[in-house]
Amino acid sequence: MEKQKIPCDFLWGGAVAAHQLEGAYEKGGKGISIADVMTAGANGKDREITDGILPDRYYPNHQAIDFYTRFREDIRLFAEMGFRCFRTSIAWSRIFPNGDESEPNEEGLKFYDELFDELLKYNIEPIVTLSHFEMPLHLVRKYGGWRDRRLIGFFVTFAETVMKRYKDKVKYWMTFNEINNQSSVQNPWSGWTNSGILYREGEDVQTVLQQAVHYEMTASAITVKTGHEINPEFQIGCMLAMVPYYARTCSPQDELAAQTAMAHRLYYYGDLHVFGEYPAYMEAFRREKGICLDITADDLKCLKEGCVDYIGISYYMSSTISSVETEGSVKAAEGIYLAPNPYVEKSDWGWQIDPQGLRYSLNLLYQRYRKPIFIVENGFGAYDKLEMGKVHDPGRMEYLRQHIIEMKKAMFLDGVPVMGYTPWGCIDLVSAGSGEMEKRYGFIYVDKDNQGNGTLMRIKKDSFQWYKKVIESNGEQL
Ligand code: BGP
Repeated sequence: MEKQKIPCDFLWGGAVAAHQLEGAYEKGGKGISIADVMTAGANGKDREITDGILPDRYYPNHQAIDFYTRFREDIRLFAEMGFRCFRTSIAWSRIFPNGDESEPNEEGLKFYDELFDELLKYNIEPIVTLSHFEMPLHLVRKYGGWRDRRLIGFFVTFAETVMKRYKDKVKYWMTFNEINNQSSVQNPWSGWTNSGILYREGEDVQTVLQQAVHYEMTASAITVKTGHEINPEFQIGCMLAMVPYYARTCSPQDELAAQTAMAHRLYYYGDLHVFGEYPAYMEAFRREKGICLDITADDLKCLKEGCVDYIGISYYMSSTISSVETEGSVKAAEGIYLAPNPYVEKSDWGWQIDPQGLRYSLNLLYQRYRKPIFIVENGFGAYDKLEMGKVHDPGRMEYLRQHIIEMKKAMFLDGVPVMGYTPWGCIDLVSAGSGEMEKRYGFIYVDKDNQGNGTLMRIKKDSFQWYKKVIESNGEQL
């Protein structure tokens, strides 16, 4: 039998998001976004969300790694690695600075024209996320973010504008980055980044969350439908944070708790995107809790008409669920505790390293949805040392190697169609979670520290040559 191979059109590349690398937060007519009012946190210390930009705080996204002016130099390096695609996002507030204007900002549109042209010059396919944790702050101040139905219209206008503008340059789109992240309601950060929402004292968090999700899902579905009308060749996907929840023990209680966590934190979002309808378990949950939402018959029709073409996922780690409190566990909901997994190691940020979890995840998703899967984020955030102009990063290479091996098993042994693989933060950038620069993911080192000092010089790490070989050999040489 002939040896199985990765298809030759497999999309190897790298992934970033506008707010984490562009900088230039006020240039080119850009408006302030929700990422621009987040200070730098630290490993184990949350970022602060301030009321506007305060003079005595440090906001790492304001300059980030200045990709806005250096993108040509960076894309040349991506091309040198052999990237076939590059995933980034369009900063909504560059196109509609406040989010509710009727006319877009031409300077913002021009920037992405130049960026995509530069990628295409090297035959690098742009992969675009429409909303990646960076909505215009004005939409939060005036409308309360995705609490408000009017956001659907603003988002669709934004999406339609850019899809029309770049219809011959961009084929692959995703609507909302890690839309299910906000299900971790115990972390206030996730409501903010996904939906521009900070929960108010005394309000029912589940009602607010689910209303926002409904508006976002409706906006996503309208975008999918509109996008296909603009260009029938478009491939438009969702993007899920794929964290599989294992039961901590085989007790029926733990198994049920893990199943519930999967439903509420992942499948709820996937089911809406892929099947275009509300799953029974979510309707039952709402009934039981007495949650009433603003959902119209027209919304339900839109959901059904805008099912996604593929499933984009981020995969960094697995998680473990216990139905009872155990040593080191954290309560996530009634009867649901996130517990440490004794069988896997952790990164310096406490993220569980579990390559087999990627194969497991790909199988779960494909068995349920029968849609192609695009791994649009995977990576190892680590401290790197620049010594004598070199960065040796064997840990990163090993992490990626093990994950690619498991991806191949999912493809070859389990028959899962995987469209591509874009490791996260292919160039060092600002961490979304902690705002640090020193939580590094890149193949390219950027000389900048957590306080914002540094020359911004780019230096190839050891992993740069390694990944170049991976792509060159189409995943044979790991
Ligand atoms: C995902 C986000 C990214 C990215 C990544 C790594 O949640 O989509 O924006 O940042 O995780 O997380 P962090 O930056 O917190 O290490």
